[in-house]
Amino acid sequence: MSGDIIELIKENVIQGRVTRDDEGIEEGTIGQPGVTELIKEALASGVDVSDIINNGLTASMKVVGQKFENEEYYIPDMLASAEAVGAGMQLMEPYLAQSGVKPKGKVLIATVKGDLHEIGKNIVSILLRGAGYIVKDLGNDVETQDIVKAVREEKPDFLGLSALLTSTMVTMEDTIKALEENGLRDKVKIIIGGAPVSEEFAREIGADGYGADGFHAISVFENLSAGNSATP
Ligand code: B12
Repeated sequence: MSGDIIELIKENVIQGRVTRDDEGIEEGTIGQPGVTELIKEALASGVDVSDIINNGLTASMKVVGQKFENEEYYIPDMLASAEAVGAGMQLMEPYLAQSGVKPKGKVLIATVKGDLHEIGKNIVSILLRGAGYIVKDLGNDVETQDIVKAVREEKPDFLGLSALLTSTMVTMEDTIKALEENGLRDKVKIIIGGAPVSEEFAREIGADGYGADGFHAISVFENLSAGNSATP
């Protein structure tokens, strides 16, 4: 029974179906239970929370990631799946403390000062939440000093910085310098992303890593959490 429902959760995440009213990638699924109904059923029948997270949600996002890499899925498909995972995680939040499943880490994320682009940052946030991180999104066009303040107060494990303009890339370096000046640089791992930035640029400005997209960011975070370099 537990295996069947986990398989159904997995299938429905891949189909991007949050509730029974959603149509999946394949037609004809409307009316069948979606991820939220299935998770409620699983929790009511005592299925292990870590089983739902690891074998239902996380495993299915790996499949979605592969489909995205193979260009079988596009951004809207990936977002639908990530939203299904996010909705499922929200339902399980009250059970997480009891189950001993710990969040993988806390992430603060922001688009730097002067830059209004937020779509990519939002996708990365959804995917990170789906992968089991607590994410606090500071928004876009965020003042450097507000980022410094948030790092001081929130004590995150990771800081994600996004920039889409060549003119705002430099602000990432300013942010790292401001964290240094405030004695906070070694308290947080910094990962940068956005179309104009690169691995090389990350190294140049003293960031810990670079994420090309949300899935890549997850593997970079996992490598850094394990004490490895961002790209082993
Ligand atoms: C949508 C858009 C806008 C929207 C933004 C709306 C919003 N709410 O975000 C609006 C209309 C506001 C806008 C404004 C401007 N834009 Co604009 N915009 C775009 C556009 C078309 C798409 C960007 C996007 O959302 N891509 C989709 C997302 C999913 O991709 P992404 O952002 O790259 O994110 C992925 C990765 O980069 C990575 N990632 C991103 N952030 C992070 C963070 C971390 C921590 C990690 C790990 C990974 C990561 O993961 C994401 C998911 O895969 C691009 C062109 C393009 N094709 O990219 C131009 C573009 C970025 N804009 C551009 C410009 C010039 C402007 C304006 C200056 C235009 C103007 N003259 O007013 C203004 C600047 C406003 C400002 N101060 O920021 C240029 C930048 C050129 C440059 N080299 O600097 C581009 C490239 C268009 C072009 N070809 O000229 N823009």
